[in-house]
Amino acid sequence: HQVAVIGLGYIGLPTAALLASYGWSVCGVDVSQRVVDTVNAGGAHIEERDLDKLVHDAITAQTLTASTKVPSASFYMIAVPTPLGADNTPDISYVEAAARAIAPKILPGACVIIESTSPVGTTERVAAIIAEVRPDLVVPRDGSTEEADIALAYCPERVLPGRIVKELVHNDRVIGGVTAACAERAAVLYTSFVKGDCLYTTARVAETVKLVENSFRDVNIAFANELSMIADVIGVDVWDVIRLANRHPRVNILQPGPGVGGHCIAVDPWFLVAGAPDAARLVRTAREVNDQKAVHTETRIRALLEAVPGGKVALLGLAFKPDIDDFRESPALEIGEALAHTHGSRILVVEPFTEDLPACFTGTGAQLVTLDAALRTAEIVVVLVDHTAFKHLSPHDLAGKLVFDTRGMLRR
Ligand code: SAJ
Repeated sequence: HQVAVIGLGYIGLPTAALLASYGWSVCGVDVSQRVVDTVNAGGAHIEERDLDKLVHDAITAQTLTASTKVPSASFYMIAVPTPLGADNTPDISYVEAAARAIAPKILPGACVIIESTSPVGTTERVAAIIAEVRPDLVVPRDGSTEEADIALAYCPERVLPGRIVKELVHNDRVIGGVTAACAERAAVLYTSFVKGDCLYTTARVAETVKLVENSFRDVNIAFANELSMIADVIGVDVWDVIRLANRHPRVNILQPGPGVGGHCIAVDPWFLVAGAPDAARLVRTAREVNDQKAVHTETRIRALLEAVPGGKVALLGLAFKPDIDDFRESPALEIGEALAHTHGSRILVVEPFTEDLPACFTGTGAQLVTLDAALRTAEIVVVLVDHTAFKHLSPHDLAGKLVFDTRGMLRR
């Protein structure tokens, strides 16, 4: 194969299918037999706009196959998870395992690219693993001028869930080579399908850039979330405050919500903190503010439940953001689960992006219902996610109910 993509998740599968659609011969590798079987049958195991067709077409054209084994390839792309471990420290064990799986197969001239969001220094760690397994190869090292047998680069993914297939092609890409020659080699792959600019730098800078992008967003959302909690204390409408402040030419405040979710923004800032714990004060505090916002939201819903003894509450949405089926690190899900465990029979969940309540609700008595059914029986309505399916709600639909809109959706 020309390209082996290790990890067929939210990034790996769309990238593998896209590369295949641009004519590359691609093998997608995953540890899960179920994922491999689904892909080989021409399907996608995740929901993402335009992905099903992309995978189906690539499998039909035989430019994409999937396997649980790493093949020999010209390019290896690592797109495995890098979760948060104990004490908010990064866990790069899947990247290390991918490097160990690639090392015995790699031939001189091949290029290894890491796309997984990673703590700074991970590319150097991958170089060390390959060098250890393959003493016969000259592996590129930071600052070394020796001509290497393989290339190694860090090229962070930066696509937005829900728009992955489009953003893979149109976003600018940062290509961080361990050496300049490595960046040049990695660019052969990216320039074949990226319509945005390809920007060259070192692997270490590229690793930092990715963490900084998501920390920037987290800090800005934390500002909006903190404003919403300040507004509750001083008794003003936060949505009015933000709308009007944003009419200043140099102010652009983001939207408060029930907290920050997803596997990126709620995680990556901790990788930056782990690299410089004493210096990263604002980044750490932003994380804490956003986590606190979920606790604050839950407390406010509990107060509403007390205000209407025995009344039912409709929780609108469980996903981590609108119009996706992704519940990872979702504050809406965490809040719903916590409430279900204490007030199960009073909880009605409306989530058009699932057919069953997630397992964490089992045995609580909480029910998954349609929006219409929820509006018929609930005395309290809480908007946790601004799904398009909820946007037509009118004052008439909500008449006589206590309403808590954590997203400002009904204002918009
Ligand atoms: N959110 C708010 N208020 C806002 C904006 C977002 O509360 O004004 C919340 C969302 O509801 C959600 C969370 O923040 O819970 C994160 O959503 P998001 O849309 O900001 O970001 P993600 O996690 O879907 O994708 C991010 C993107 N990064 C940036 O925008 C800097 C994406 O480009 C990255 O590729 C992705 O992380 C990733 O994979 O790292």
